[in-house]
Amino acid sequence: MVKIIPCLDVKNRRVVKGIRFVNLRDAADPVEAAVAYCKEGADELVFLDIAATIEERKTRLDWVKSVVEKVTIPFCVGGGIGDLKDIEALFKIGVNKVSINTAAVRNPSLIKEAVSNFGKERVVIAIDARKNPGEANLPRLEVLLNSGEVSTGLDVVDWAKKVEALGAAEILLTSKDADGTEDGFDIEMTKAVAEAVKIPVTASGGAGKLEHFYQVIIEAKATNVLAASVFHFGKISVKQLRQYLREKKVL
Ligand code: 0VR
Repeated sequence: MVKIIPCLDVKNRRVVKGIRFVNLRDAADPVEAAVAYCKEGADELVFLDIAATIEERKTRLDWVKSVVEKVTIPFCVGGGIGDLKDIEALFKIGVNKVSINTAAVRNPSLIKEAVSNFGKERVVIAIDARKNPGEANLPRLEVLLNSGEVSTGLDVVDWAKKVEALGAAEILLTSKDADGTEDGFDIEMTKAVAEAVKIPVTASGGAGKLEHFYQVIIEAKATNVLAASVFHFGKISVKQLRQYLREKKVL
């Protein structure tokens, strides 16, 4: 069953939303937004602590705790997760799943360790990627790190296959090019990854209208759909999207 997943990008305890990861605008209070999405019938929530640096990890636990107490659906937290200690601290306060991005690329064995320590279903690997049309020495679909600022030279399909082999339960694939544009998901990138692995792939980045969600499920074979802008700024409601996907018989 396709899961509808609002994503809350959090910086300094506020939900923010940018375009291609920059020009972040204030959008909501994390707890209020989480409660509203649960009421609206979201299937899962993803919180991305996009300002997570080492010293801020402590404060993160404070606001995450305030959200956990109110959330009634599976709740995944990502952003700055670097090792098993960070993961354990989040599970201890009630978070259901963690999303690991940069640290997994830097130390792939962390995926295996996290899966064996906490169970496969709790480990999501987030992959941010971009298109490099026509650049000779870079893959067409390239993995990025550190909030999309660091080029890795890694091909997104190769990395997705490795992530699956290391035991991750699912992949959260965000197109940096599409993020926040509302021009539609990156169909080529999502399809390339979804066809290369058997584990669920959540499409993320670019949702702007109802058709975009249908398109990424049918054409790109996305398992789940994630969005931020259209939900946070009230252009589309979770309820409306669920109704639409039901009518299109993908739900
Ligand atoms: P929409 O295109 O607004 O639906 O955004 C979906 C998704 O791209 C965002 O929720 C989020 O994953 C963007 N990610 C990052 C970031 C945003 C700002 C800074 C960094 C990051 O590292 O992923």
